[in-house]
Amino acid sequence: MENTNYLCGDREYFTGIGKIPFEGRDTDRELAFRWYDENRVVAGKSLKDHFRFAVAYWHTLGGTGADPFGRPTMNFPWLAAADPLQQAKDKMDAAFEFMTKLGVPFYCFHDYDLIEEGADLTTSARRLEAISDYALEKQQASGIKLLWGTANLFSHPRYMNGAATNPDFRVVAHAAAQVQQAIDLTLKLGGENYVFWGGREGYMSLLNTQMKRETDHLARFLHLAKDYARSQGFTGTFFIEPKPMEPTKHQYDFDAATVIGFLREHDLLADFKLNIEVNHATLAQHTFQHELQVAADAGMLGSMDANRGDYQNGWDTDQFPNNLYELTEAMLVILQCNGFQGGGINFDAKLRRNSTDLSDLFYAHIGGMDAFARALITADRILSDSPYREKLQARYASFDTAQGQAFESGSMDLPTLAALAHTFGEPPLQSGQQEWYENLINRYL
Ligand code: XLS
Ligand code: NI
Ligand code: NI
Repeated sequence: MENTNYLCGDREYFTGIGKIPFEGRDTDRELAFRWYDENRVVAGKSLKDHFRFAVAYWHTLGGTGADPFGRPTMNFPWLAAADPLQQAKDKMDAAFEFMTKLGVPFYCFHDYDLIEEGADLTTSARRLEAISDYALEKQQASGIKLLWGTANLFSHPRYMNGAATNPDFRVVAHAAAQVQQAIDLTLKLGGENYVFWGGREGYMSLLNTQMKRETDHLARFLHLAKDYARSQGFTGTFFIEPKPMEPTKHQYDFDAATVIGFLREHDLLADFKLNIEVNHATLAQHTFQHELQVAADAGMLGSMDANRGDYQNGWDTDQFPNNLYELTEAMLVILQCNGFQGGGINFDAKLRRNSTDLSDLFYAHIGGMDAFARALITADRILSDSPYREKLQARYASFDTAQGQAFESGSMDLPTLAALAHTFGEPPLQSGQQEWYENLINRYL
């Protein structure tokens, strides 16, 4: 084993598994990368720098397989200790052992993923102080960094009617205390970004909801959080993670377009970007590619939560990504907008309830990382070796004429445009050639 930094204390959790090597597609070794060679340079950057992969603390270390119909199925050894600080340290040892062996450069957490919330804010603050001291040591020893931090403003019963959008001002104040603390924590650990996912910022029924008031409160809250973080020297980016529903019937941060409109309306565009999640896109009746494109076109593609939904199930199943076709479509968007602004790829994905081996955690992440690597390599070849770009450009060539340009630049009025119709005559039909485009991905995979 190459790196033993994670062996803090004397316990190894993932016994029999060493550092995951890159071996190429023909290897027989089960636990190896077939595509993700972190040093491979594609489109001018190493795969490591393109993706900036992160492990999601809540699923990977805390996802025990419990669902509304059944108890946990995964008895993770790092969750066994009864004392909260001991349990948090064990969990963190396991996290850094896992991430070091896997070779991911980042992680992400909610405040109370790190350590169990206390009975009051003071107890929680004390606990977070202790575990973040420990996190700092682990980060320094391993070189693993924090991609983003956030506060869990949805699990505790106090948030059942929302956090920043709660009709009770006292709950809004509690959410503020938690966010202030989570910002401090993110700063302390050198976190590069800070995320807001408004899990319960929405409504269950409009009959008991003053929607305008609630969304104004949300904007006010985001301003306060941003102003505080900036006053403390935070220079990173704030991300909003759109999701249309679940746990609420309707979430205000519905999709990328809605969030961009909201940020513009409330003068938050300068500090916020988007964190696009695959399964949230499909819940909003969009494709992942669509959400990425909307964010990229607005110059606001900040980061990504990687997972996938299930074609038959209508909820956020958070499965690990494995669909090469869809990921290649996504990578075409990402390469063409020159990557993420500040963020990376966080595996907001969990094992299935009946995947109960510790090695399943490795298979899941290796599979996801390999799928992204293969998709990026494919997308790069489509962009650099195929006629894709030229063909797409040619589809709009009529706007590159003097008249087309006059229209695009705003120097043509409606009567002039309408008059052109008479000179042009009936336009001939131009095929969109969708099937040709669709075949490209399989051709280059
Ligand atoms: C839930 C969200 C959540 C955020 C972080 O659906 O994806 O996990 O990423 O609060
Ligand atoms: Ni997410
Ligand atoms: Ni999600």
